[in-house]
Amino acid sequence: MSTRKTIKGKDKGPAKKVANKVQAQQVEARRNAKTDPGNNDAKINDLQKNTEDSAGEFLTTNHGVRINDNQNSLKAGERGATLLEDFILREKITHFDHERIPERVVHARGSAAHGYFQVYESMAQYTKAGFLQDASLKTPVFVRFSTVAGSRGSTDLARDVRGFAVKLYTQEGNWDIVGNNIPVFFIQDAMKFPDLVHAVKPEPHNEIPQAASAHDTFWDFISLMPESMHMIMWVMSDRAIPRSLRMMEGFGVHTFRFINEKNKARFVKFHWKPLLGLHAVVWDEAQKISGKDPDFHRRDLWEAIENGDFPEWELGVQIVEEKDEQSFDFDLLDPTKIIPEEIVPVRRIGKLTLNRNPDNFFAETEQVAFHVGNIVPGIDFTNDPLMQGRLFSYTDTQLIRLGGPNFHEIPINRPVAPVHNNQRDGYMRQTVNRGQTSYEPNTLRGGCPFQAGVDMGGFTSYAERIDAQKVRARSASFFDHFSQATLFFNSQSEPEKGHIIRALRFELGKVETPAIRERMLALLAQVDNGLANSVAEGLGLTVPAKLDKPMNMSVPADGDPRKFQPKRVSQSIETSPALSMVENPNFPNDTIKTRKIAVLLGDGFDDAAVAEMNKALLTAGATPKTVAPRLGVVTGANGESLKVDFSFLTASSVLFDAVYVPGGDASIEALKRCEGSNEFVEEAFKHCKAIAASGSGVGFIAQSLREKFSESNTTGKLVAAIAGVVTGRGAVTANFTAEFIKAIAQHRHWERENSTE
Ligand code: HDE
Repeated sequence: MSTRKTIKGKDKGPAKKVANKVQAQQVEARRNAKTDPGNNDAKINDLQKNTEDSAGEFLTTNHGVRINDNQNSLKAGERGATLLEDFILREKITHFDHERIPERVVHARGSAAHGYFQVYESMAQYTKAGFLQDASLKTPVFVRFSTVAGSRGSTDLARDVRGFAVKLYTQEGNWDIVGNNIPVFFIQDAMKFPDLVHAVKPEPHNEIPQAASAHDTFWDFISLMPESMHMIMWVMSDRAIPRSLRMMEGFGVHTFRFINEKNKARFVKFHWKPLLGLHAVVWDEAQKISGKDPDFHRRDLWEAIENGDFPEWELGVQIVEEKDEQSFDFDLLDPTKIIPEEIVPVRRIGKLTLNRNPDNFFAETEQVAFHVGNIVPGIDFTNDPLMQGRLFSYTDTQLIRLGGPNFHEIPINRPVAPVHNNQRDGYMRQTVNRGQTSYEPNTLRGGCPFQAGVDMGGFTSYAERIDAQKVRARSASFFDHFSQATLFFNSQSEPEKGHIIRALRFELGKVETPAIRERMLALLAQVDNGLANSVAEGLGLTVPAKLDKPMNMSVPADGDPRKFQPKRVSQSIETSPALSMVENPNFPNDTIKTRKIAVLLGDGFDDAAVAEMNKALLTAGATPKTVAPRLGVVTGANGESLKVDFSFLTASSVLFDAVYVPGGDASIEALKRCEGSNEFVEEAFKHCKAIAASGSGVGFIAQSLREKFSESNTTGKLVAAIAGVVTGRGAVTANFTAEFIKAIAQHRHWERENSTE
């Protein structure tokens, strides 16, 4: 019998006991609050087996010995040397010394959350995947968003592709959709991936720049890779600087297969459509956020989930019959191409909801191991040569990153489906496999574990017919490198085109080698002449008149460059509105849910106006936050007290979606005296955000905006002549708040953009 005194025993002081109880209750409450009652608990319960929160417990060594003094090491005398014998110190420091694992070679910076997926109706006609059959089934998921180029500690706001990796813990095993927020990729063949990544990462001689593609090696490589031009259009667009991880699309990128019960296969592309709409920040803002709050996206995701604003996406599929494989202007296996939604519509088949933050960043977000090769019966691969390379890479990288072959046993990675096989041993093995046999076939264990027939859920690969020669080659059907780049550019609204041009001016402006800039201009001219000319103008160059013939590009040593030249294929559509963020018919800009609105005020603010505005914003699902000259509490003219969320030192307009300045003469005077308050409004204006002012607040924004806004023009009017600026001299009415809400829902008022150049 154990002689150890329990925590409930007499060895605990009453104060400590209460503290521990409260702590335990808090932990429990937090866990309950974060869990949607309707959630499928299978994975949560599974993780519980390894979850520890120390509530009410003694401090111990890793071997369970209670620690009496966690302040001092064991010494030969008070002022003497530390003794080697101090096993408690040795253990503590040794563990600390080994706390780090290698960061991911790409996608190192990431944020993740738990949730669930639910299909709307059975997809049995297309796939036998169990979790896509039953609309009542909630499949647990873990989703990790990431940037690609930066290190673990880099800014969230880098101009970069975002990873969008979803692990579905289905009852038939884990299925990972390891996608991005951009539906195409830079390269067509896995062979070029290490080159691409070496080119974009900080340059090897001086490790500069961090989390940025604006440097010579990246553009040197790109300028020799015409196949990257479609992707370049996307990464130079606003898609690469999302407002929130909750407001971006996701794509499986490659063409996959759905297989149904009758073994009939169809091609399928996967999409994630965010229900909060599709929004970005502007580049100037992104750069400022990188300084003010480099965790902006991570914080935004975390806070939304803690607040119960669970982010949602619908899973969309584009399904193509096998007989139609050759009926497109491009090759379905080419990962630098999309299937325009106008040609094959996206059918929304289910919903993903993220409703629980991880308990521990390292254990979950860092240790999660995705793999394109994790599929379940009903899903299969295609021969996309980029995907084929990925099928090798993901397990391989986990072996080094997570330190051995047993990373599938780490709690966040293990499936909820049972695991039985004859794989054994290796570093950090957790499973205690019983029995004499670890081979198959066997008789000693009655043949267990058994293979499963197809009717018992056994996985079989799709029997694709292949009749081929072994070649190291690329299909000529992959050679149209520019048509879809042009389609993308042509589908953008004017402001979006302007952003692409400015992004390219910025990026190429940071390139130091003139020949790289010139090669890039030649490539851009293949996409659109106007685009190339505008970029050239910003660089003080002209587009080279004569293009290299054949074009400068990488070819095999014995290849004839003329045979590798890009070829344009005539396109069946000229524009695709679904490619624009502004004109996208899928996202009508009709909600301000979870948007953060700064309310600028000081003592003496107009109580009624603020109450009315806050009520309207909260009802619409937005979050108003008070920003005042100092922290603490502000008191309105009629005595209403409000907690100050931020001072002008701790907040900046780039961290908000819109700004409201209520009246109240004393409040406005306090704002005027406060450094940073005018800049707040000015910057919100520059970034084309919605601004509202009521009462004497109108005068304040007139002062902030100087010549851009004339107060006299707006007197008596509800809405000023300037897009997205809502002003009213009188009391705040329902009409006034409605106008402001409409202006916020618009997200950005690009009409204003040129006036800020
Ligand atoms: Fe990845 N990629 N990738 N990738 N990728 C990794 O795996 C790789 C590609 C993507 O949140 C690595 O666990 C190769 C395309 C995401 O943990 C590594 C090729 C797409 C994530 C790897 C590609 C992606 C990764 C690094 C070309 C979009 C983060 C760490 C053949 C469809 C997953 C890791 C997470 C991570 C290899 C191309 C998406 C090295 C070889 C295309 C979202 O295995």
